[in-house]
Amino acid sequence: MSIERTFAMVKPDGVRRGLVGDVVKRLESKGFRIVGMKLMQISRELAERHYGEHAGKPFYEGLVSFITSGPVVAMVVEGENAIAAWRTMMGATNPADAVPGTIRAEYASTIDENVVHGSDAPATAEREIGIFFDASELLP
Ligand code: FUP
Repeated sequence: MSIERTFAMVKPDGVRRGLVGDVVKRLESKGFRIVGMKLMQISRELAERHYGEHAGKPFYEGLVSFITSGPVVAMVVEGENAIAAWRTMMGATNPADAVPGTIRAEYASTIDENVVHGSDAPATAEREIGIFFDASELLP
């Protein structure tokens, strides 16, 4: 048993399209516990911290402008192998490669607007949770 916490987000396209409920339902149905959750507007500064590893890449400016284009739903999700399990539920970054049944396979058609985000490793999860949430905003 490895109980982990991961950072999960419904991106602006997902919020605009009314997909928050479906994403939350999938997480809850799977047995994960949502220990932090907020609807928020990401500032340019926060976007640059979150996506710092991509700075300088050709898609970086578009990525920052997209993620700040409207509210997102930021979540901390807890459960057995939550980091890898949430990545599996999301599907591949490029929706064209996403396994049928995953969120990106069902709802996304382009890599730049792919509905959801999830941390890719334990160190990333810790960093991203810290960027988006104060410890006081999370359930024990
Ligand atoms: P993921 O962890 O699946 O969100 O993917 P990455 O961290 O590799 O990429 C972060 C975001 O950058 C993706 F969700 C979409 C965007 N991106 C592009 O727009 N074009 C690319 O070629 C790669 C990533």
